[in-house]
Amino acid sequence: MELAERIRAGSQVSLARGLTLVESRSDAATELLAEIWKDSGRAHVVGITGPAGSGKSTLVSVMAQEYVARGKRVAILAVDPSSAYSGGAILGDRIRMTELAGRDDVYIRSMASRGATGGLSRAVLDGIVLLDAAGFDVVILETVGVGQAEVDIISVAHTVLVISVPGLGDEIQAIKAGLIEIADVHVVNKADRPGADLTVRQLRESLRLTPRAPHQWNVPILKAAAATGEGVPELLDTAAEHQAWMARGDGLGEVERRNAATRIRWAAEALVADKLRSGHGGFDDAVEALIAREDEPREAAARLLTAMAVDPADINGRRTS
Ligand SMILES: Nc1nc2c(ncn2[C@@H]2O[C@H](COP(=O)(O)OP(=O)(O)OP(=O)(O)O)[C@@H](O)[C@H]2O)c(=O)[nH]1
Ligand SMILES: [Mg+2]
Repeated sequence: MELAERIRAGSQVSLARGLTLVESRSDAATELLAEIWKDSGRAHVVGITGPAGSGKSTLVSVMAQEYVARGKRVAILAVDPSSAYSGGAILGDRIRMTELAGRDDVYIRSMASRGATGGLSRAVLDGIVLLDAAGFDVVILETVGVGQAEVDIISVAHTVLVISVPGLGDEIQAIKAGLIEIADVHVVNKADRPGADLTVRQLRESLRLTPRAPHQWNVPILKAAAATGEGVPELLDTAAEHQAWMARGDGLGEVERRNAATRIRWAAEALVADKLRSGHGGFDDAVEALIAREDEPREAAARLLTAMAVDPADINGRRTS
């Protein structure tokens, strides 16, 4: 497919088209992903989450500038953004955006959850494959940390930064949002405001209470001020250290294995659903047998699955979702 080639070659127009296909979960997206999969697997996926208004989008744009200054190609994927991004443009921070706009080493894209969050997780995971295959060294994924769906989405990242801000009350927002467990790095943003050190202490205390195996990554707590750029270089250094730590360990560890397992599960489900829809393997007979009470549903399903040998030649050019 030509589209895959153009994406590989770095065309942002083609990339945008590919991401739209992925977002709408079309058959063309399934084919595109099959073609481009082997070109992915190089990007460092950095997730950023935290409460609304904690400065995530501001931080992401400053981080992107710093990555670019370090010679990296960087893509930003903002999931279900509220105000600061819109249609791929950052509205809340026009000056910074201007610096990032129109460069071929920076790409910014929003994805909104239209209805089902399961569909969104999938679009995000597939979107990362496209951005990765397009040659971006870093993919920054921004979500608002408000619930399990968002936790699931951000967990596809290799390195998860959880943002807190000072002065939002005694209780740490990260704890409330259930984000303590998934943080690889804690960032106390808006450190230019009073109370940042208190927030750091509270986070440190709650980390002490989180049991941790001896060889586990030691979750750092960093202070930053996205508004001035303070602490951002250290943030990038720490993210790189985490990536290196993961690479030193067993492959890219748990994250890659979990994502790969999810993909195979999705693909298998799609293949089976396809076969069933096409009435393959005596599906209609099974329906009749069930109505006649000659069979029970689970056994009928097991028999259908056994009869359902999926021939790889079968799926070439055929839809799998
Ligand atoms: N004082 C101060 N303000 C900041 C800092 N970083 C961001 N802000 C401000 O905080 C507000 C929210 O910033 P955003 O970057 O939109 O925050 P967000 O977390 O992306 O917000 P949502 O996407 O709506 O959840 C803006 O007015 C920023 O200018 C900082 O380091 N210090
Ligand atoms: Mg935002």
